[in-house]
Amino acid sequence: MSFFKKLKDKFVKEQDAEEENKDQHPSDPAEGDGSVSSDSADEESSPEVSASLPEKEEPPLNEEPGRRGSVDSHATGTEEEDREEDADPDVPGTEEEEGSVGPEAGNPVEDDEGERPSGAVEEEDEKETIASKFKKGLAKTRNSFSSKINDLVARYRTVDEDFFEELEEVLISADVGVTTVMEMIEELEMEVKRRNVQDPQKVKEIISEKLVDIYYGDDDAGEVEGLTENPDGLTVYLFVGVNGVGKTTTIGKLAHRLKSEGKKVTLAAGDTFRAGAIEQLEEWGNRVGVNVTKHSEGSDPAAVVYDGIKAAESRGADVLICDTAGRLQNKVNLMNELSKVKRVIEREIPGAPHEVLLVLDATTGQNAMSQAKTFAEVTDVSGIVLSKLDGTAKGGIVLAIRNELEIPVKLVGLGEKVTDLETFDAHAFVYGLFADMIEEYEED
Ligand SMILES: Nc1nc2c(ncn2[C@@H]2O[C@H](COP(=O)(O)OP(=O)(O)OP(=O)(O)O)[C@@H](O)[C@H]2O)c(=O)[nH]1
Ligand SMILES: [Mg+2]
Repeated sequence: MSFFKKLKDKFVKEQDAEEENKDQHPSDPAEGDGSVSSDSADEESSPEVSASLPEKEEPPLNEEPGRRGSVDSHATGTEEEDREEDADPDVPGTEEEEGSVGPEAGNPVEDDEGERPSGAVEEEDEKETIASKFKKGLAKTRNSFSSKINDLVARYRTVDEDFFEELEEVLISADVGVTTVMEMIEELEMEVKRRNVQDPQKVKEIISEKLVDIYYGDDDAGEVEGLTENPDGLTVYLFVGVNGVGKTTTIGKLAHRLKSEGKKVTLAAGDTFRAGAIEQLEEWGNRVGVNVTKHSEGSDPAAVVYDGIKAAESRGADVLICDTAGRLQNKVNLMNELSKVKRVIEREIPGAPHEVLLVLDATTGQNAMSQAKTFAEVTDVSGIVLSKLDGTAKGGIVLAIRNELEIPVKLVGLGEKVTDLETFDAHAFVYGLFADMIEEYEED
């Protein structure tokens, strides 16, 4: 079967079904209620949460006040120095500082369902298919990439060396990365010869197929790689990355997603460095309806994470997500601090952290590659979160990361809404890039 046909069958039909469903059930009140009432044990916090969420449309992430938030003045210099000595939180002298957002604040040992319900406003978005999310999120890249490909194909009658040279430029301009492009062009040339393709129009399909192959490389299983979970208890995810890439935002989105899958989630405010960072995470906790363990600004992140683990365990949480301060790759101290956080997690829960997720901002292009290389040297990055893919016309960076660094892209940020986080799926990605061509595709 042709590759475009395969993608059309998989993704276009899915979207048609979605549309049909929407027409038939413009708004399904039963489903909307579900998420709220399931947590109704905590009714008193419900009005507060829904008050912060508009009825119809959710606020864009860039409105989150925490980031701009006020400088927190309760940093306690001496205490944090004590902890700096040894994050050995076996001596939990930190406990009294532990703060907790949510209904159980002040009583972290309580084991009831302390989660806040998250607003039903996002229900509609959750019904959106993966295909339509990738299509929307990749609009910028698609517009630039497919118009260049179409232009190229229109100008050539046969597939020759010049054609490949120009194609090489198109791919490089989409940030696919020189090494990956070379590899890809070589494979394309072979494939075109093997199938004896003369018509440049037909090459479009082979390009799309090769993009998926290049992503998976030798790993020809071609399966979507989700986040690793701990089958025997608390799952811990550690987020790392440079300033402003989208760590905290992604944590909020992920917490929302895991919670809507029925998991009990808690967060640890491990960014004690940037002013306003703790409040930003707390706000996400409120918005999504999960607990946040925090200490004061300037305290030792390893101690926060330690307390986060203890709080998560005592609450019977399924997942703990740890935020950390954005750090420059060359700041030795910050990098050491990160190792310390990781050591504490490893010591407390064998096999944890189950993912060390490096967040990269897709709009920074090749700079993201160098960040990935440096982080991978100091900590075992298990997966990449590529944020702001919606904000760039150069989404090809996904392929370069996976192909050149051999680190899987596990999640992608496709927009500013809390629901705009998706597990990376190379087929859906390619569909997002070639959506127009795939939708119009008719087999001859
Ligand atoms: N368009 C778009 N914006 C995003 C996405 N992810 C994050 N952002 C925006 O990126 C900005 C920075 O996000 P943060 O989550 O604060 O980044 P951070 O890595 O935690 O930053 P530091 O705490 O300063 O290190 C915010 O304005 C977010 O709204 C995305 O997928 N798409
Ligand atoms: Mg942050």
